[in-house]
Amino acid sequence: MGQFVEGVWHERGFPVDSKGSFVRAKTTFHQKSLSEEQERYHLYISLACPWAHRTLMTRKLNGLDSVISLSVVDPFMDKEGWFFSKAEGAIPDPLFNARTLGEIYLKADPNYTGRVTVPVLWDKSESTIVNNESREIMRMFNRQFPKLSKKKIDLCPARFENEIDQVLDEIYEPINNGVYRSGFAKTQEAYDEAVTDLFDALERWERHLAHHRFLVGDQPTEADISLFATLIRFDLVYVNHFKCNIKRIVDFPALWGFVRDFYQIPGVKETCHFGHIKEHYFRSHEKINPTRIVPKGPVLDFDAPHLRDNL
Ligand SMILES: N[C@@H](CCC(=O)N[C@@H](CS)C(=O)NCC(=O)O)C(=O)O
Repeated sequence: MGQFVEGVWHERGFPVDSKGSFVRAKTTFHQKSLSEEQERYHLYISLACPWAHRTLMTRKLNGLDSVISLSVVDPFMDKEGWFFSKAEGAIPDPLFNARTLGEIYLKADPNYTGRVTVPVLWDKSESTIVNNESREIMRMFNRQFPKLSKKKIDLCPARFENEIDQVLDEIYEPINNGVYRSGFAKTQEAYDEAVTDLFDALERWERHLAHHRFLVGDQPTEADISLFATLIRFDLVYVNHFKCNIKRIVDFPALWGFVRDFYQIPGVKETCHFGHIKEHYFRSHEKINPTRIVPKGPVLDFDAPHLRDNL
C-alpha cells in the first residue's frame, strides 16, 4: 500500500496522528453533478471495501447496472495498491486496460497527490475522475438519474433528506470509520477510545432498531446502506482482524435482525462477496496479520428469517 506524491508512488502505511489514532485522508474529487446519459460513467470499486459497497448497492437498487459500467479490483491490495486481475469476482478495466487503479488516478491528474482509494467514478466524456467520495456518489446515483433509474425504493426521499444526512454524520465516526480506528490504532489508548466509542454507538442503534425497522422513516435509505456496509463485515472480519470484539453483531438481536433484513432486500445479496471481503482484510494488512492466513469461519446465516416485517 502507499500513495502518490506529485504523481510518484511512495510505499506508505495508513496515516496516524501523534496519539497513534488512525486518520482517514480526505478525498480529492468532488464534482457533485452528473449528466443523465447512458453509459457515460464508469464505477471502479472493490467488493471488499464498505465505502465502495455503498455505491455498488445504490447502483443496484436504482437499477443502474446497464447505465453505469463497472470494474472490480482484485481483493488483495499489494505494495502498488489496488490492481486489476482475473480473480473470481474481479472485473478488469475495460477503458484503458490499466494494471493498477493508480493509473486511473494519474490519467485524471498526472501530478496527483494522495491515496488511491475506491470507489472512483470516471467520466468517459470528460476523461477524468468525477468523484471519489462514496457518500457523494451514493447521493448522485439516488438523485441524478430520474429517467434512467428503475428504482423500486427511493433511498433518499426529499422529506427525509435532512434526517438521513444527520444519521450519516452520526454513524460515520464511531461506526463506519470506528472499526478502522480500532484496527489501525497504533497505541492502546487510541484503540481503547475507538473501540469504546464504537460499542457505545452500536448499543445506541441497537436500542433504536429494537423498535424501528430502519434508521430513518419506514423504508430503507442511504443511512441503512451505510450502517449495513459496516455490519455485514463485522463478524466476518472486524471482530478478529480489527479487535472489535466486545460483542459480535449476532449478540445484538436488533442489529443482527437488521443485517439479515437488509441483506434479503432483492438485489443486495448479489453485491455481497464474502470471499473478497475476507481475503482483502486478512491478506492485505500484513502488519496486523503477518501470516496472511484467512480464517475459515464464522458460519453466519444471513438468509435466516429476520422477523422484522411488523416493526
Ligand atoms: N472517504 C472515502 C474513503 C474510501 C477508502 O478509504 N477506501 C479504502 C478501501 S476500504 C481504500 O481504497 N484504501 C486504499 C488506501 O487508502 O490506500 C469514501 O468514502 O469513498
